[in-house]
Amino acid sequence: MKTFLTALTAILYICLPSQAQPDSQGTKDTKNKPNFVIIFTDDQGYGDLGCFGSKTVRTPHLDRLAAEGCKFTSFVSASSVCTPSRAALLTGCYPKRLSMAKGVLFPTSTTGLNPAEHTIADHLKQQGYATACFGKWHLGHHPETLPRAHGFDVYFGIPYSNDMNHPDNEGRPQSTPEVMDLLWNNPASTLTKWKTPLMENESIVELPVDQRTITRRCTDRGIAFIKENRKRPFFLYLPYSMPHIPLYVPDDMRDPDPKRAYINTIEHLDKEMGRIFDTLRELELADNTYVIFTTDNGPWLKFAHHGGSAGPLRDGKMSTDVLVLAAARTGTTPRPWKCCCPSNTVNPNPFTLPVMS
Ligand SMILES: [Ca+2]
Repeated sequence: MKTFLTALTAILYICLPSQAQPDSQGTKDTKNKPNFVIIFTDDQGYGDLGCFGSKTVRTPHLDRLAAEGCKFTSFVSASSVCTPSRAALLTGCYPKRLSMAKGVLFPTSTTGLNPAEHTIADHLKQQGYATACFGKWHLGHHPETLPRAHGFDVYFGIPYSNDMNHPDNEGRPQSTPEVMDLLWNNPASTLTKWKTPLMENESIVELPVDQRTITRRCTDRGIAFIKENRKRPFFLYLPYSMPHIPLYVPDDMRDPDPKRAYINTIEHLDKEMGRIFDTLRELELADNTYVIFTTDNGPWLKFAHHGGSAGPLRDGKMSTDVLVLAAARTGTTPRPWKCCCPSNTVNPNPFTLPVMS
């Protein structure tokens, strides 16, 4: 399994034609097109993977991805907070151009990503790809700004951060490490302390979402989507809501020590990544699938052991200094698209999403 990390938008915008080319039968030629899986975790630190130097977090599945691919060690996020970072990832534009540079959206927000903008999903859908978003969207929770207005065929996930309450954002627990300890000690607090919604396309289907299960359920959706679309090109976007506070894992994964809450959460995410990667291997899709693993804005350092580590880098979320991770490509067969990297390599060249596009 070879890996690359941040060259995703370069591949999408440079290597693929801008318009689908109908064949003689009028159908879009989708033969030999690669699949894309973008995994975008929330508030993870640069130093929170074994392959990026962590001595405390065990991430064997992501470490394998890095060992068989390429780490991009100078991949720079376009913003230090969620909404503008996600807008840049999906559009290749600087957040300011999108009018999305002023912080994050809240449940009371009336705006979102302009549906006239072109996302990766829009472009790939035009190419005949199946497209799906399972996870935290945070680019608007009104129908005209949700994923299906931006090129995704299906959506399942939470529309904004998991520490936000529907519909007025009132009544949330205090945001301190001490309160997060109390919540960790009480897993059922996900059902009593928060009012974060779970959405299926444009409808709320669970309120509050059981945050213990959301990572695993998004993975389940992702695996089902891969299986369903194994014979056609697909784009799967998995913007997990973890490890943004409050941290939750399934009861069967939970380490009762709140000091290990963040470690536990990342190790659960890694296990879920293993399920995705195993699915690609089992379906013999690994040679034709680019997997990009990265995160949105670096660790939320003020939450201590509920936040991550920037590793050798300075500062974290809400700092202009943050730097994000890398990506990976599954597969062992050389492909004509030249953006991919040989296995077990490090690409130190600086990238930003808008520059790549
Ligand atoms: Ca974030």
